[in-house]
Amino acid sequence: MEESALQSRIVMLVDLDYFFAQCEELRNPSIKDKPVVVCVYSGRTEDSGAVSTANYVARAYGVKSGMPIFLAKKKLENTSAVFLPVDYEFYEEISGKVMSILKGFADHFEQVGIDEAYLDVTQRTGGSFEEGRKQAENVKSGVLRQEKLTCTVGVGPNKLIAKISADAKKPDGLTVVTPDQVTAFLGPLHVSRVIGVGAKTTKRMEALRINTISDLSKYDVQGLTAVFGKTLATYFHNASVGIDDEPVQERGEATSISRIATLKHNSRELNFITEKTDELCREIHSTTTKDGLAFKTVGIVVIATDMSIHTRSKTLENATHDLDTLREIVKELLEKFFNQTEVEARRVGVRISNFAKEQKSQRQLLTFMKEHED
Ligand code: DCP
Ligand code: CA
Ligand code: CA
Repeated sequence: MEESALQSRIVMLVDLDYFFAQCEELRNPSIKDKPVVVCVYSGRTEDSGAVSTANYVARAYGVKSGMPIFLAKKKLENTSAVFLPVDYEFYEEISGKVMSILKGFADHFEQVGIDEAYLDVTQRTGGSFEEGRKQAENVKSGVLRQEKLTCTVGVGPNKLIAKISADAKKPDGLTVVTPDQVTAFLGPLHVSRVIGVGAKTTKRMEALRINTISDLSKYDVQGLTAVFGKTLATYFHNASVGIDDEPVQERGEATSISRIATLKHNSRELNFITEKTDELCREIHSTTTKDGLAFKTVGIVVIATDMSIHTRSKTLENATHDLDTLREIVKELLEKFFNQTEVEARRVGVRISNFAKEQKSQRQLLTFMKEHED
């Protein structure tokens, strides 16, 4: 067997088609052939608000997520279009059922939104993309048979390629990109297709005459670094050549745990306040023990009598799960805080983060980019 075939991971991205609108069709199949627009009404006037999503019949008229409702109505004038308010609870319920089906198809599973999940299928496919395609077909027919929903699947050697390949053909699509197809597949696509490249970054890249992913891959890394900094430049370059090592891993594991409480009376007195924070530390500690988490960062939050919020934190050299250490650091942070300020506390909180179990360098990067986009 070829070595490269064995070394490659196989990752799937499953994304449900026109999800909220498809859920609405599910409970009322008679609307299926009409334009269906799911709306978030702001309630100010009858038609104020935005389109959450629309089925593909409505999209053919130019209706899109985020569009003002009045504009969608204009585009769908003289059609039998159906406008419905969002019903998150119903969509969550259906999402939950689909996700539990998808989990059954994965070695490792990671839900990334209400209608989307990554499945690492490397082990169960023995690293064969042919087998990966079969599994993807099974996923699609399983979801259709059990929940009567269509979805689109992208299969690739990592999350990045899986996600971009899912975008290639929608709805009810299946696109497989093998490692030796990656360069040809990515090259002609616009840079905005790279995960994390939003409107702002796209503009900056276009100013550098970077339009396609191929342009990006050829752009001098030092030049990119000068514009975007080393971390992002490295990420962009790697992405442009299809490199992405981010593991598929279960979310839902918190990235921080915090507890907050209101004091019996406003105070600046350390002993009185630590009585409360000791309680909070115990609660937090019992959670970490249950989940087997060790933490490196301890933080406090003080909400003052004027409702201003103050935070302080300390990061340890090594992760710990020791309750006494937690209590001591909290006390130390509080003592320092009250020495430095005149603040009188109304509420106090404790937060731990930076868990040792987490692999998160890339996730932090993507989170960072999302926060800086748009
Ligand atoms: N959504 C929203 N507002 C947006 C984008 C999305 O309320 N601007 C909601 C409605 C969507 C759901 O999130 O149904 C999933 O978003 P997707 O981006 O996956 O879009 P769809 O599933 O609607 O369509 P597609 O078939 O393109 O995946
Ligand atoms: Ca979707
Ligand atoms: Ca989605």
